[in-house]
Amino acid sequence: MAPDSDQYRTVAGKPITFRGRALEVARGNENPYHYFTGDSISAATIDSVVFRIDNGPNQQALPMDGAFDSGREYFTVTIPPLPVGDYLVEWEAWNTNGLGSASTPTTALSVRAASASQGPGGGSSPISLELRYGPTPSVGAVRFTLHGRPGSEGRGSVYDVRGREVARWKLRVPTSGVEDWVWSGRVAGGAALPSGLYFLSIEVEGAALKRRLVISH
Ligand SMILES: [Ca+2]
Repeated sequence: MAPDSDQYRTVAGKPITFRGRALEVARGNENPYHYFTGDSISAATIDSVVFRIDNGPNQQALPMDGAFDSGREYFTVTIPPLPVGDYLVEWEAWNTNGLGSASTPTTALSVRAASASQGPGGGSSPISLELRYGPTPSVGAVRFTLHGRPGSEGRGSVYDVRGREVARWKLRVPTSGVEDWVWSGRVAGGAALPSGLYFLSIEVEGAALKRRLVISH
């Protein structure tokens, strides 16, 4: 199997889309009653394509045509924006015959600050956003203080390492220029989130902040 590229460069704040192709790994015919010379055809199809980022948990890529049901499949996956940094994405395909891909190709993912990508004269003037938050690591609750233009609106989210959104806020900076809130570290249903790394995303009128936070019980 192969991702379309072993290098992927993007800027912070943009969702990341990978594409690639997976081929069935054939296994010899093991049926002793139906054996022909050179018979190594298996009827296996691609079952799943998984990937992981920086040794994180496995995540599933999606078949481009809607179903993993043949020996050759094109896959795609879109993950939420990641904070600035360098990441290693490892890929693996699985067959219905239980065989994994013979190799695990990788994609080197580089996420740079959005301002670095703007050409001469490009980009609108950035909105000044400043975020303080803590504690991190936190046993649960985290306090946020956002400084921005009074009246500006946006949203904030927390994602886990699988890319699932575990918290979301609507933000509106009051006339004081300071929005202040506390997150319980719990999902909407009330359960405490497991210890681990979480990604914080704040977007207010086109300006985006990406931060990491750690919950440690
Ligand atoms: Ca298919």
